[in-house]
Amino acid sequence: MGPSWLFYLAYIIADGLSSEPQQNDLKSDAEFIKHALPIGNTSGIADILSHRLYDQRLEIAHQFQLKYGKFLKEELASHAGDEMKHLLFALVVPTPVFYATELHNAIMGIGTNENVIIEILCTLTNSEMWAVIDAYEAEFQHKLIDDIKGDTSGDFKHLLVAILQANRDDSGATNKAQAAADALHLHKAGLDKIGTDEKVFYDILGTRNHNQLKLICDEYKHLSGHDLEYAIEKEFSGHAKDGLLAIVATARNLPAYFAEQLHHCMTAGERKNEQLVRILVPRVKVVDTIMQEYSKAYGRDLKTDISEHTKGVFKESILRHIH
Ligand SMILES: *[C@@H]1O[C@H](CO)[C@@H](O)[C@H](O)[C@H]1NC(C)=O
Ligand SMILES: [Ca+2]
Repeated sequence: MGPSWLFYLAYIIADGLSSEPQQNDLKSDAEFIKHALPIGNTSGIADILSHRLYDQRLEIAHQFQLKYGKFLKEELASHAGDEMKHLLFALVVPTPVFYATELHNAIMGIGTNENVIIEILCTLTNSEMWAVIDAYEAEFQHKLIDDIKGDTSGDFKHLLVAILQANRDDSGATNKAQAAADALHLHKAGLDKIGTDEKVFYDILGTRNHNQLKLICDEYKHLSGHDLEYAIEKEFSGHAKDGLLAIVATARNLPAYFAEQLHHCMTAGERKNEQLVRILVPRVKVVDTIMQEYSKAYGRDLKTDISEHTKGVFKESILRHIH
């Protein structure tokens, strides 16, 4: 074993250490944040956080709480400016807590933000849904379903209540005969009926897994000659229609659905930065696929569009996060 081999071994070990932060690195991140907060160095804080992975960021928040006896999310909320508050919050809380808080704000705000509710509840898998339901109750001491019932009405309320039963089968298993039966059922409840039996749509679209829903779409087209979306457009209106369309779009291609949402928010969205955070921070693992779908659909580069539509520290931080 010559010296060059030892050198190489030392190099591997050192590299392993630097790319894999230890507890102490995360502790010093927490200390850095503690000192950066009062001087308003949100850029430095965002920089630290966007170089850490999800689990590491949660550990930083944990270390912060152990050492200073305060919740990092609350300290950020009281020290960071409006522009960065939301992004930093999203970076230091567990994803279910983030979604639960977004839902709470959407419900409790002046007027209800139905688009936020749809974007979250109509795209989650069943296990994600349960995690959000639990996080909501833990954070706000209310049941999500009760708050939703209290704040929505009509068809939209019925759709959300059906989804919040959280009975979607997450197995991914498919059954062609069942798909054909569901497709026929949907046809009879919608286009092939005067009026609409909405409950059939809520039951089927609210409980079948995404693979099975794709199969149902195929079977539906086969028997009716239309896309399922066409029936939804004809039979529903308002937010119930938007919600059902979001479920079908998610089942067909989740990254493409988010690419479309991102494109819409940058061209016409009102709360652009918030939506960018809401889609990109929790979905960072599928960001590459979202970017591919984005350029496929719009012939544009997502990062270029984000940098053209955002500015300042927010722009640097969100781009660094999805780098
Ligand atoms: C903010 O933090 C960064 C470290 O990421 C540092 O380079 C910068 O000098 C700090 N800015 C201020 C104003 O202290
Ligand atoms: Ca009808």
